[in-house]
Amino acid sequence: MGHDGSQDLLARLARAKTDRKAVILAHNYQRPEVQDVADVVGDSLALARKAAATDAEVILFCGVHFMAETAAILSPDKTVLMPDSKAGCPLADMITEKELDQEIARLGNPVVITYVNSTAAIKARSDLCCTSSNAVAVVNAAPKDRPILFAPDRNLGAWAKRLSGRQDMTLWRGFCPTHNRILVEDVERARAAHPHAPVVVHPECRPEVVALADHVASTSGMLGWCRDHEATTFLIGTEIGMLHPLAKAAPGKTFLPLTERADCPNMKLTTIEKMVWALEDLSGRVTVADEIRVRALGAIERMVDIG
Ligand code: CIZ
Repeated sequence: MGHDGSQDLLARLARAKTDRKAVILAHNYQRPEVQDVADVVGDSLALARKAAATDAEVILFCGVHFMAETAAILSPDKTVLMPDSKAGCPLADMITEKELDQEIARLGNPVVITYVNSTAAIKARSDLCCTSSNAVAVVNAAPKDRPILFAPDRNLGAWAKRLSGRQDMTLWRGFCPTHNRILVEDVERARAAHPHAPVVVHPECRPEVVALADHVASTSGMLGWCRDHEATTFLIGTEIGMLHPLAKAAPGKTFLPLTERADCPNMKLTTIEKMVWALEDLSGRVTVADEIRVRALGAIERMVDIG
């Protein structure tokens, strides 16, 4: 039995989970063995909603920091733990509060729409939050009499701009380094090898990659689309952890990565061993100061009202 999934560690995890009255939430991009021991696997919003609805006392959040923060924003009375609090998100860190304030001042009075991949402090300065599954709907619902500032992901922003037709949209310059490693030549090479397989990519990919795809979707959107589609082989352009939930959602179908380089080092920091330590020691707690939490919650709730 491998180090990370040994019977001893799994038994300790089960015991600590019961002792702590904990629920384990894991993002779609986590290691397969981490997903397999989670109570719920999903995208950041589905996991945050689960965090808000659970009666567990402790939430062990297996993902990256902004996701655990979002869970803490929605469930301030619960103890939210991360197995490795160094698991950050470079995209979320590509805009600071000062930079956002300067850009807001430069543009006048924009509607600030912030991707969920952002820090709580940035969400607190935003009118609306969005995820990759509702970015277009949120842009469409934004007031028309003010320009939009979309942060921090320029690729998701470009996609939402194109699909919504909103021209008065300024895109912050951030990007996900993992999705940016997926290149046009990866799509061309994979398509040449599997000409009948649909190319399905995440909107965090570069616009020139998105333009070549047969379908563009969030992780939850990919699961439904691939499960229902008649094809049996799919070429996937997102973080490679996603291949595991796809294979589980559609047994018998084949999911191939456009490139193995789309491997997020932060997502892979979570291991079974660190999950055990966090629950046994109650370490890696994530909290959000109340004045930030209340304002960030407003941006998230206005998004949820839109859909
Ligand atoms: O919102 C999420 O969980 C992310 C980062 C991507 C997605 O499409 O689900």
